[in-house]
Amino acid sequence: MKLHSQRLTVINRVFHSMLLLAISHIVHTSHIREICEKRDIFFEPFRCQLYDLGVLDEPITYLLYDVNPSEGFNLRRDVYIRLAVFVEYLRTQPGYRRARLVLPPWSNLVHWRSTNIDQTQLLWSHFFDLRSMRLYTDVIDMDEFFDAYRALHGPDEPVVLDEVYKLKHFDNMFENGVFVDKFEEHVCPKSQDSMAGAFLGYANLSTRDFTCLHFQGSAMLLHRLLETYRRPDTRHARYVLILNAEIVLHDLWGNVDYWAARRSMRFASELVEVAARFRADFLNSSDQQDRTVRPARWTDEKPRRGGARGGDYLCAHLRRADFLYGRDKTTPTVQSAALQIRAKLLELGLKTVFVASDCTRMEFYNLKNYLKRFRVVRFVPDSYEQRYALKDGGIAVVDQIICSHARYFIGTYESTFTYRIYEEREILGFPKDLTFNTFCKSEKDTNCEKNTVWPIVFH
Ligand SMILES: Nc1nc2c(ncn2[C@@H]2O[C@H](COP(=O)(O)OP(=O)(O)OP(=O)(O)O)[C@@H](O)[C@H]2O)c(=O)[nH]1
Ligand SMILES: [Mg+2]
Repeated sequence: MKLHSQRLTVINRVFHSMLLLAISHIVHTSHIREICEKRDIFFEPFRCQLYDLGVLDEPITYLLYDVNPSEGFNLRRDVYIRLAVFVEYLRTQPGYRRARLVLPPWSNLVHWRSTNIDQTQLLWSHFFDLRSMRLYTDVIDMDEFFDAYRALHGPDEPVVLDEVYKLKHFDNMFENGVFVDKFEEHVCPKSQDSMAGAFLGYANLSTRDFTCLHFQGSAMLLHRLLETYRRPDTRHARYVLILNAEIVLHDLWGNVDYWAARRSMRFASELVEVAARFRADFLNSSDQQDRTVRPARWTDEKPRRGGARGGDYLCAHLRRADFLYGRDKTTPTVQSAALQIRAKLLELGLKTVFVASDCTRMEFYNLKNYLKRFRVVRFVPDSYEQRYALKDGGIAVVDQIICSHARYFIGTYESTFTYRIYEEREILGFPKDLTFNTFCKSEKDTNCEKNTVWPIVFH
């Protein structure tokens, strides 16, 4: 009897050790290869159970893209959504069920004016929480792409893409007055030394094929494009790069797919923490107090219009720089912006305004002078080290996070930066009238044209 129970204990222990070993193996390897191979179905049944064998016979389509260098950070975020929604659709289509979107690094954007810090080829993980984004669709950063490429082709192989498509608008978008989705090859201009390309800023990236296309239509048209140029001999992987992806339109802007992809774009935790510390130290604001606590995963979010209260401050996004030239008819002077802020602070009984702006120090000084009876606060990194770590793009994100937690928000007409704050506040659950506000050119013109209201929608 005793011997029997001892034997049982031993069997039990062995079983548990094996189980632990199997689990640790899964945990240990899951970050290395995210795509299951056929043999993994046997060795890693837990992780690979969702794949049917047919899917594993399909090549992995790596879809890379880039955007016209002059486009700013916040339009690029919008281009990402178009492509993420597309890839999520593509993954339901035979032959593409292992498609992955490769995120183009951020390099020296025109608005990033700090010349004393390195801002080349920043990964998306610097700004965003990629684990959260992957809950929407299969996206990878550029370093992960290089790792995946080397894993398949060997560590010393140069990276050669299969196809690159450079998109361009049609000269005449409306044929007989109608806009139809279409693409058409054209001869590449001589000036484009296309095949040599330092694509995405990487000198070691080349391509087998380079095609110039006139393109008009939504992201779904890319499916037809991929089908048109598909080679029957593709085996394990297909590498496709779309240049000037900003030409690709949304299928449906502001629908549930848009918002799911948008909600998945949570900011990197480091940036959220910097913003949280600033809110606590200078604005007496915290998520608990402001009723802006969110579920750990965006997939658990529910509609909560009116649930958010925000901190005891108003946020003004005051876009300056190029807006003073290109959009001078709608962009207020500093004095007029100050008067509009002042009126709102008095109306709401608030004493503090947080200013997010790409203004000069002089402009900020002037703004403060016009608002002498109020606290005017702005986020400035507390050291060179912090500025270096955050970089210009990270500072702008911190500004956006702080604005999205304010009691009341007022933004700049037709600024994508402002629109992204509206969206963040929609996700947090603010009443519409505390979010969708726009500066007028003049404080006297209260009836000026306002930004469009795009309310959040859920499944
Ligand atoms: N730190 C900070 N930077 C800002 C602010 N407003 C604009 N910027 C910078 O200027 C860039 C603005 O470019 P976009 O992101 O394209 O947005 P936009 O120029 O307002 O909008 P569109 O030109 O219509 O696309 C941002 O990405 C920031 O780098 C701000 O309030 N704070
Ligand atoms: Mg811009």
